[in-house]
Amino acid sequence: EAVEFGLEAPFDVEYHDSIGSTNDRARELAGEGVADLAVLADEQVGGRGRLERAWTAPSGGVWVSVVNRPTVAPAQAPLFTLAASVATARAAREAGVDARIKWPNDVVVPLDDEGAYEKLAGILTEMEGETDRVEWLVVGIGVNANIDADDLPETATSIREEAGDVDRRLFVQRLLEAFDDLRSDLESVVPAWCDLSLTLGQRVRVDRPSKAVVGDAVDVTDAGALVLETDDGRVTVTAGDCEHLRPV
Ligand code: BT5
Repeated sequence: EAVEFGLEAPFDVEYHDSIGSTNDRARELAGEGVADLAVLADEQVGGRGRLERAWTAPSGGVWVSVVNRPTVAPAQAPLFTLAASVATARAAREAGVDARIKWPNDVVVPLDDEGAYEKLAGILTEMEGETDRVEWLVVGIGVNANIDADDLPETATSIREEAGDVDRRLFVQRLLEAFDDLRSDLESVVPAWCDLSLTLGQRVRVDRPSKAVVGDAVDVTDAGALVLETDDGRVTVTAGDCEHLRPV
């Protein structure tokens, strides 16, 4: 059921107390031709991460999926993931959390100067289209907001743990506003991402289906791919190719 959100979010919002996955519902709506709508839930019982991984999504979080129908090529889709992570990190920072972005789709809180971190939020972008044109893009954003660490995986943290509870309505509004600004000015995404990046400057290992690659993360391309300086020269890794990235 679409509900009146009560705040001036740049998207219509369909709210659910409990749902399987907001991404699944958003994909369904996208298939029906809907645009600029956000599906929001208090709890997900079938939350999904990347590569068939499960996403823990108890009551108290911010689980939201945005339906976009942008006039871009599929190669630009990763910019929407980066835009969502920037928007999430900004909203979390406004809430008092030391949020940084880990390529390709995580918002994390650093634990030390050695690159260790706990995960605060994750992004799952899914799309449909042809080789030259995106039909729709669903950007799913999961933020551990007002949740006890005990109810999350061991490697996770929450806004509650870091800075105390937030007004989730206000948080979602700020998040969606920031995302809307970034998606309507895609050239601003990579510079904004670089400002909040934890990954740039780190020595990292990226696991890929082909083979792992180790190098210094030196840049992000205009299309959001990560550039590594390796012993054998520069290697560019796309988000679709990245199974895991960890500092080494
Ligand atoms: C992600 O996947 O980080 C993308 C998560 C996207 C979730 C949102 S919620 C709204 C929308 N609806 C959905 O069904 N999904 C989206 P990935 O990079 O594959 O990370 C998944 C891994 O993170 C898991 O294998 C766990 O190790 C860990 N994890 C699971 N739940 C977590 C949580 N709540 N907080 C932090 N880490 C978590």
